[in-house]
Amino acid sequence: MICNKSKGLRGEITVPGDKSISHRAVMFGSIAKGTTEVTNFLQGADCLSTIDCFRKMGIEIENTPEKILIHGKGPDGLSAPSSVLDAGNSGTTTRLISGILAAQPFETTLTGDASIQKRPMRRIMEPLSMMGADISSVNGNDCAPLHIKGRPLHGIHYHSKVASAQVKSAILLAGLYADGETKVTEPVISRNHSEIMLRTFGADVHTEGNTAIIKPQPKLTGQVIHVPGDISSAAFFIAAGLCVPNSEILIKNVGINPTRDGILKVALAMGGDITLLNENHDGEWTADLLVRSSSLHGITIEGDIIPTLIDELPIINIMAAAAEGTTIIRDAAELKVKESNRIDVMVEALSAMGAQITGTEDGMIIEGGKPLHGAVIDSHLDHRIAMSFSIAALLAEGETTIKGSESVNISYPSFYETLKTLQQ
Ligand code: SPQ
Repeated sequence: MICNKSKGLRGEITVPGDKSISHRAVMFGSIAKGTTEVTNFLQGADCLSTIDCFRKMGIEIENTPEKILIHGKGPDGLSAPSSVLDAGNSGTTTRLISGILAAQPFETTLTGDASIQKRPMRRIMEPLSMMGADISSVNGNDCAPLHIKGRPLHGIHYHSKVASAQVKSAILLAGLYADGETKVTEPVISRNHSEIMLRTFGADVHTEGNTAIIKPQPKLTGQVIHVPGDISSAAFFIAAGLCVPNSEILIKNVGINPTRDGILKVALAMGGDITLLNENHDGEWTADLLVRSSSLHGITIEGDIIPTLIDELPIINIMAAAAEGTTIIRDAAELKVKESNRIDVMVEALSAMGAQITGTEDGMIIEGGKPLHGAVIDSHLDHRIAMSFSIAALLAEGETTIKGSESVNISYPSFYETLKTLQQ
């Protein structure tokens, strides 16, 4: 994809449904009894991988443009797949589904693409094994493919070293099948979509501080779920609206769950002009976001806010490059184990465009305000990198080529069409 400098972005857009919530709707709908209806489902490659896995385990899932219908058969209604389960590029699919597979009365092999086969799985293998699961890495490197033999599980209290919703959710899902209560304590609270949605389906789950607690053997019943717009996808247009001069963008119906809204807090702290309209606090919180061109300044981003914006750090790097002054990002070592090593890739690609950025062990330091110029950017097939540099290109003199831009299909298939509608 070739992208050029923008004269301004103006208009009203919606962003696709939230990826984390879409995955969970399919998973929880598949193990609930009865039909679950999901609207505004994200038709991205990652969520389609989740659908494919559950179809292979005998769940009928109708996918129409208006809605998804999942005909769940209850927690014990899955059947042994006749082939390997393929999670594609999706860490969420791989880790969450492992928690369910750990308790099934059959064996499965779960794999994914080249990126998934490099991402760490010890973080779920360890707690699930403590619960009694038989889960191993086929190549002995603590990565997928994973071989999982379902076993009777018992409840544990797990103290996670990382703030990870995927680790927490895998344990909570296994906890549905355990013989007693299961608890997960995190160093900092991670996104809580599983807790919110499992409760909607009928599970007995609650939180005490940074600890999520689930009781086993609930009666899960099919639900109607409307997925809010994905704040991680909105983040690209928040950054574009703030950084491209002469811009005003209204982004409708965006999820603003407080465990995901760090991008808004950071943008405001950097001096961004963002107004929240039509806020709705029923279930998953939503709002419309009105974003206007702003003069940004650098800040320090560290500590408890990091899990609430972990996926937005690549685009926050672009905002930092456009801002005056220094931005320091700390406590974000998790960036190294995403679809790509997002510290190394950001340093490589932003430097290629003329920005001053230094990678550190757990983040980066960006001296903002240097003029950006077009470059050839390798996205490393990481969707968030491809979209971040498509936005950086709007600020740069000359042409920018994004290699591997097709990776936007993972989370935002219509990204380039939406961007085009805003161009002046
Ligand atoms: O699903 P995947 O590939 O792990 O996706 C990413 C992303 O950028 O889209 C991470 F690379 O989002 C994760 C997120 O980083 C989605 C997620 C979830 O839905 O539970 C939780 C976060 O990961 P983690 O490892 O912190 O639990």
